[in-house]
Parts: sequence; structure tokens; C-alpha cells
Amino acid sequence: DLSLLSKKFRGSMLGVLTGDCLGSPYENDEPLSTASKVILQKSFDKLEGPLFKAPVMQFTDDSAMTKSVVESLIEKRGLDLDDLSKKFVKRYYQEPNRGYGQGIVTVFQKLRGNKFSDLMTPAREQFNGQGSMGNGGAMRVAPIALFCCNDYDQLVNMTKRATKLTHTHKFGVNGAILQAIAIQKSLMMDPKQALNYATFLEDLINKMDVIEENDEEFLELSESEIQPFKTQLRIIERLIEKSLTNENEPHTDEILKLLGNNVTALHSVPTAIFCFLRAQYPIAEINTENPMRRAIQYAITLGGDTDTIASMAGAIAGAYYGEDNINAQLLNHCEAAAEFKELANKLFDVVTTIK
Ligand code: R7I
Ligand code: MG
Ligand code: MG
Repeated sequence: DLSLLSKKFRGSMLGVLTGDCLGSPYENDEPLSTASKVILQKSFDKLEGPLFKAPVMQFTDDSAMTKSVVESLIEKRGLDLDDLSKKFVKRYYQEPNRGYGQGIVTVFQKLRGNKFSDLMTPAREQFNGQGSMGNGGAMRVAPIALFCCNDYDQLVNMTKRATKLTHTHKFGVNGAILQAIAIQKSLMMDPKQALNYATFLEDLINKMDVIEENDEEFLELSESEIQPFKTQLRIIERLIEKSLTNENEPHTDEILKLLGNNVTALHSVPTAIFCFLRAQYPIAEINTENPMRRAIQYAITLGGDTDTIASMAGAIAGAYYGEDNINAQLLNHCEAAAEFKELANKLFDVVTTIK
């Protein structure tokens, strides 16, 4: 169904943008208190209501880098690392104050310094040669997941290559792959059929089991150390199970202790997937019938890297539900919403002509 698929493209791209715009004012906050959750609820209600005059909410590096990825995929009709790295760097120097990660700026400086003659070394040199484990690869991966559509091998391959321009640490790369798989999987599902969280997670677990290969040099380590993303996915399953039995709904403290809410991929990508899956069901102190809004709003209440976790949850939710679940009034309050919609349409055209 091409019309549904195009709605899902727009849903995912606008999910990235709205999650980022809505989440960024709360970045680095503590998990929200009950009083702050009431304020957040009212602010969402106002933004979704008619005739609300408010300054447009600005996007951050998450959307800026996503924009470079989608523009490059459209122009080059595929992944062109030379073009993509130039777009990242150019956009950074045009608008350096979009809240970029502390470390990634060094990569941009080195790429500009070597005039893009060596695309891979700057990222490898990050953090004393271990590479960045930040969530910057994951936060910008949505257009790649949409581009690859239903081609799984292409998705894994392209995500690895695009991520390694800035993030070479295994956790940074595998986190981006996990986020990409979650989006692609959501894109291919029928939103009218009930989503079984256990089946959804089981598939991700099986895929991460292969991706996080058991390396001989790590034989001394436990499974959670060798396959950390797989381990986190199992934790998500337990947390949702527990929350649905109601008697002992896990507290935010417990969720954060287990999943995390910081700028590392390992402690943010699984959290975003958790928010998406948990938000299919009602959540205390969040009043909305819309599970996509619920996912974004819930991600923000967890505090920490709110723009990125809300944006990644939005990307998955948008790929699943499509643009119909994004409030039109709300979009008027998000910078560049019309442009993101247009880019989603162009990407959709490219994908449908190639495939
Ligand atoms: O991953 P990255 O692009 O940052 C994205 C985050 C998102 O939350 C955005 O919204 C924005 O706020 O930043 O940028 P990096 O600088 O590569 O990684 C982000 C941060 O993760 C770094 O500044 C470090 O604090 C931390 N980090 C590490 N710390 C120690 N050792 C990443 N890798 C390492 C590491 O190997
Ligand atoms: Mg940001
Ligand atoms: Mg962030």
C-alpha cells in the first residue's frame, strides 16, 4: 500500500523533528516530578490546540544531521560518504549552536582540515582511539531506515558505513543499527493490527544476537558485557510485562537504572524503543488518546537526553503509525516542519523509483 507507506515516511521524519523540538527544552533535566509532568501535559495540550501563539520551537543537532542524511540520500540516490560528510561539516559551520555533542566537533574540524581526503580516520581517533559511543549515529539514522525500506542487509551495511563517519565504537555503531532496525521493522508493520511487544522485541533480540557477535577475545565476559544491546532488549520486555500486570508498575528510578537516559547509544536507544512500545498502553500522568504523542511525552518525562530519546522514539512511532498521528497544530510550532515533510516526500519518490 503505497499511500500508507508514504504516510509512514512522513510520520517518521516528522517524528524525528517533533521529538527533537519538544524534547530539547528539557535536555539534561532530572526525571520530571509530578508537578513538572502536569506542566508538560498542559504545554502539549496548548501546542495541539487551535490558535495558540508561541515562539516556534527550534530543532537541534539531531534534526540538523538527519536533514543532511536525507538530503544526501535524495541527491545521490544512495549513500555517498564523501557528500554526506561534506554536508555534515557544512551545516555545522553554518549553524554551530545547535547543541552538537562535545566530541563530534573535533571530527568536523579534522575533516575540514584534511579537505575530506581522509573520511574515516578522524572518527577513529575520537576518545583516545576507541571511537565515540555517543548516540549521534542512532539519532540521525531514520532516513537510512526509510531508504532501505524492506532490505535488511542493505540497512545494516549502510547504517554501519554512515555511522562510522563520526562514531566507530562498537556501541555507537550497534546502537545506530538497533535504532535503524526498529524503524525499518515499524515501517513494514500494519498499524491497524495490534502490536505484540514481545514478538517485536524477540525479533530485535534475534537480530542483535547476530550483530553483537560473540568474539573470542571476550570469552571471560558475561553476556551483558558481550551483547549489551541484546541484554537491554530483554530488560525492556521484563519492564513492560511488569508494568502491564499493574500491581507493581516499575518506577521511573528502576527504569532509568536499568535502561538509562544519557548521551551514550547503549543508554538511550533501548530507552527510546521502550518508550515506543510502552506507549501503546495508557501511562499514568499522561493524558492523550494518541500513542505517538504518548511515546514522545513519556520519553521527555524520563529526563536526561530528552531531545534525542524523544526524537528516536518519535522516529519509530512515526514509522509505525504514520503522519496521521501527528497533530497539525503542533507541527506549526516546530521549526522546518514543512521542509521535513517535503524531504520525506522526495525520499519516498526516490525509493519508489529505485525499487
Ligand atoms: O554522539 P554525538 O553526536 O552526541 C549526540 C548528543 C545528542 O544528545 C544530541 O542531542 C547532542 O546533545 O549530543 O557526539 P559525541 O561527542 O561523539 O558523543 C556525545 C558524548 O558522549 C561525548 O561528548 C561524551 O561525553 C560521551 N562519549 C564518551 N565518553 C567517554 N568515552 C561518547 N563516547 C565516549 C567515550 O568513548
Ligand atoms: Mg540535540
Ligand atoms: Mg540530545
